[in-house]
Amino acid sequence: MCKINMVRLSLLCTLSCGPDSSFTPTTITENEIPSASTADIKKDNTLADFKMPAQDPAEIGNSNNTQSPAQPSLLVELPPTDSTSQPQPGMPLASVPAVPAVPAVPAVPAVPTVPTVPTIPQPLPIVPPSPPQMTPPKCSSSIPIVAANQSVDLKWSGDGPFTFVIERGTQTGDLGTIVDLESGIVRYLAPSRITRSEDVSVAATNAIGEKASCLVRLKADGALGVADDGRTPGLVGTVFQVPLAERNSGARIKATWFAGTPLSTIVMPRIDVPNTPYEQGFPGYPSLTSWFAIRFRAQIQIPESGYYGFQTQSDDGSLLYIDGRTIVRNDTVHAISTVTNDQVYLDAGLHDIQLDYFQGPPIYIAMSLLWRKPSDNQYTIIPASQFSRPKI
Ligand SMILES: [Ca+2]
Repeated sequence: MCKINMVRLSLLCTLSCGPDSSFTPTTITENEIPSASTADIKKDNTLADFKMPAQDPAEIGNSNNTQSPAQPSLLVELPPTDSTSQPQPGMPLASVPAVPAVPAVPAVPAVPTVPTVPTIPQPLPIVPPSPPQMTPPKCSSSIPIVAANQSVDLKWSGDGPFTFVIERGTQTGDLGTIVDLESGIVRYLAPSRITRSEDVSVAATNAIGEKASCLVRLKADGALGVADDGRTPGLVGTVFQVPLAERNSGARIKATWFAGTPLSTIVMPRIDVPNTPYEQGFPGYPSLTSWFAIRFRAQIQIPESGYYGFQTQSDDGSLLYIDGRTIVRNDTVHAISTVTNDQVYLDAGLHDIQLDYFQGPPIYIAMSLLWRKPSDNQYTIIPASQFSRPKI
């Protein structure tokens, strides 16, 4: 025994060799344990060819007798293991399985902070002031037709007062004049010379800028009837009054209406009177507004032989003759009516033409004469260039 505090090391072998092996503790003193150098442990953690040294049985007994309670043996109790897992020479030491590393929890990306949108102050709605309650102007007149130096009264409805102005027209220079007669009525006076037929607009504007226009149809000089001077080219018309006894809704044109001395003789370059308020009378003779009759006579130049169409639009009745033949019958009292004869064969050259017309009761006057030449596909007013004065 050494002087140093003897350390007794008892090794309790708990290694079992199988289910039937008995547990046999074995005490080994320190000095009996061969020094184990690192060479005894293989690098692969297997036991080296470690063998218990042979012991003297007597020494073993001494060692048991010298065991002191104050110096407890160091007992290491190994847990029973399965024989299959018992380390055998050359087997690797059971290694404690590595605790799997806890996967790192991925960092939750920071939610970007939504910047605070500043509140845009909303402008207060602009409430327009309520306009004054006014009835806007409205033209109450139909479209009158006027010749040079003629006048017509135009009327507007609505809340006045109005401001009047002549707005539109392409006449060279003078567009006419207006006179405010109050109460929404304006007198329009046509210029002394009308270079082309067109519509002129007379506008009325109220206090809040609302506007409405009346149109006036200007007829170019020579386009309407004028008193015949015996040499102006065109259709010469003789004007008569319808006898009182024959002024009824069943009236028809009679040859006797054109007998005797006419009230007037007028000449027209062409027959082109659209629907017109009766108050204006017939162009060239405005003093009669109802129950009058006019017989027009002329020569018409036919440019080429062929089938022509002729058409009348009249309010009231009309009858068309060429070379003594009745071509278009558009007779009786009626509103504006269109009648056509589309198959009239004529040789080229001059032909006698006669148009009888009558205006019965109000409300309108209309008389237009149109044709369709063989090469045309629509009807147009027969132009002044085709007419010459009638044979005596
Ligand atoms: Ca009529």
